[in-house]
Amino acid sequence: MNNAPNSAGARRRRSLLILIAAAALAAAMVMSGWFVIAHDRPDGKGGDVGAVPDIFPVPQHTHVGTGGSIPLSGHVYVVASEGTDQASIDALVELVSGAGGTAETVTTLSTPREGSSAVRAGTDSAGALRALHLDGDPEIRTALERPEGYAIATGQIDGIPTAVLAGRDADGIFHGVQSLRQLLKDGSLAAVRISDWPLMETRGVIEGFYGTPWSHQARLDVIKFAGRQKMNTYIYSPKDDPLLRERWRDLYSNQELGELRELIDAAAASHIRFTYALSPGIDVCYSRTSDLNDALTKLESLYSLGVRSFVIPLDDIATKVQCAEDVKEFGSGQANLAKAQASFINDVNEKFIVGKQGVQPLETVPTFYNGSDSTAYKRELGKALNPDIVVQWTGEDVVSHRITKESVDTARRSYGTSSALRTLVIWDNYPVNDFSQDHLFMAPVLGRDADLYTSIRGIVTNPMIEPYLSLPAIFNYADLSWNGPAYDAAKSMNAALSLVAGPDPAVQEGVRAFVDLNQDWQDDELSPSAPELRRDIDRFWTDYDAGRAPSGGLKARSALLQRLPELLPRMAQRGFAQDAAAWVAAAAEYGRGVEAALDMLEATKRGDTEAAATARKNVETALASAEEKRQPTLELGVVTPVLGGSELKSFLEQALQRVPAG
Ligand code: LTM
Repeated sequence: MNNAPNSAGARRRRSLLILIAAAALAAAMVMSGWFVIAHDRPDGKGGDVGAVPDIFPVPQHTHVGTGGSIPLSGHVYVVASEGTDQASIDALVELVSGAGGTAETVTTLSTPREGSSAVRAGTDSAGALRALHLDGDPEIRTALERPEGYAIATGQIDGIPTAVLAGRDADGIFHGVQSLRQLLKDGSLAAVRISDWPLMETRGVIEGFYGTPWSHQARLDVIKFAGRQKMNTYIYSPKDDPLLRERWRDLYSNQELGELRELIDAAAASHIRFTYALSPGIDVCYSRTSDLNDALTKLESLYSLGVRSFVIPLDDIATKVQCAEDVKEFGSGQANLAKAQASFINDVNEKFIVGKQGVQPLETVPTFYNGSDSTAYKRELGKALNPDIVVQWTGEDVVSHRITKESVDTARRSYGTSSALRTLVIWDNYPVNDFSQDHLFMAPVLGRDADLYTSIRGIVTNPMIEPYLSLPAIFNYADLSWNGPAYDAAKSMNAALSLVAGPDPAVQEGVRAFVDLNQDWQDDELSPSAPELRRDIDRFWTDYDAGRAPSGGLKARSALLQRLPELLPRMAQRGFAQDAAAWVAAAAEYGRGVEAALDMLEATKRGDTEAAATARKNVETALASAEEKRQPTLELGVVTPVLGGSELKSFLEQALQRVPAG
């Protein structure tokens, strides 16, 4: 993100006055339960400001609707013509019952019952929009021309309060339902006019890390979560699933096929493309016909299960061709590896993808998948690989702290040709923690240019080994990829944490403290690790060194950390606490340690050496306990969970140093 600071002092003072006025207005709105929103349009023109609940991802255009809100707490017609997406109808019925109402699903509605409301959903909403005098609305028209677009408008139709959800396609309707859910407050839908569509075509999650693959249940839960945030892609590519890599030629057993089918069906119900990634690179011989046939047979078995989207990843393999036939056919060296790979992938494309109805363009992950510079490998791949094939790319680095449009554009040339730029999907290695399995990466997603959507097909996030702890970042990526220009990392993270925490304020406070502890972008310029904790620690030492009574912030935080094992299991998102257990246990021990350290420092100041010595022991015990190995990993055995940049550990060590032992 470009956060260039203001340079002129006058501009800063003016901004401050505006901020104070805005804060007063915002406070009034927040107290009444509504938020003031101003949506920037991608063209920078901005939309209306008004009393509409925040929606994530931020829609392209939001306006306050004319007429009142739409009550859903009584009898509600859910009007959906034949063929309307069943998952969307089910979600609307659930929305009505969640609002306390009774849904009656009908395919047409001409004489509604007095006192009822209606939600009309469909791809054939011209009549309903006309009834609201909105059929000529240019924003709505645009939304209904864009893939996955939708529009929501409220008003009176046939004498009853009605919300119209018009979709360009079934995906659009489903996305619109997700917005409707967020418009519900106290049993009614806010009066709105929304026109919305995604700016990126591919928005999703790639389960692409090393380490223990996610459980079946976790996959189902992540897919559902991603769908509710309007993502559309889940790529099945765990490095440690042997049937994807080491044993890529083997076909699945019936039981495995059953589980895969369940995932594929769940993805379809959430309007997510289940994408299968076959990684033959470990021992493939690119020119061997039997290897190509084995790959085709495997892909065919997935196609018959319902998969319509495929990737051939060739990352993290030998950087030269491996078998004598390939050396003979292509020669050795990196450029020749590119030739060999392009030939194999082109064959998969021609013999499998082309000619199959409804299959997405084939994607690959090159062996050299980062950096935008033109190398012999990239040039050769660019020339030889069929231009329809999409390349997944991780940015300038494997784990890229920043991704700019400029470097995407350079990479597109390097993996393509000057006349045919390569279509890229960013494989974003955040918040993945397979290279640092004792850490969690819970900072909001930062450092991606807002206008990436103008140059790339999409972004998929490679998450942590811990699925439920990855949900806040997945939420951020959903927002960023749907509407980059409106993406506000702090606001998006705040909304994500409220969602996963649920409504209990104590639980929310605990979740925010835990996430703060584990904010670590490993790049302080973008975001310092554990910022709230650091602030409390810095304030404490400033007060302490000045001989003032400490402000109490650090003490309160230490008490909160000790309550985490009780608070986090009460979260709405149940899996979070389980995934976090090792880090939570360590945090609670550090919390005890901080409390004891504060006692120790205070006792020392007042000259109570006995109390100081007792407290010192407590600090040492807590520190030892916090450092216990608690987190099992696939390759490294059980490891000690590390919290952020080890701020708590450093604080305790500093406190111990300041107080002479014995
Ligand atoms: O990033 C890519 C394309 N491949 C691997 C991932 O599987 C792995 O999760 C990340 C992070 O360690 N690095 C890689 O090189």
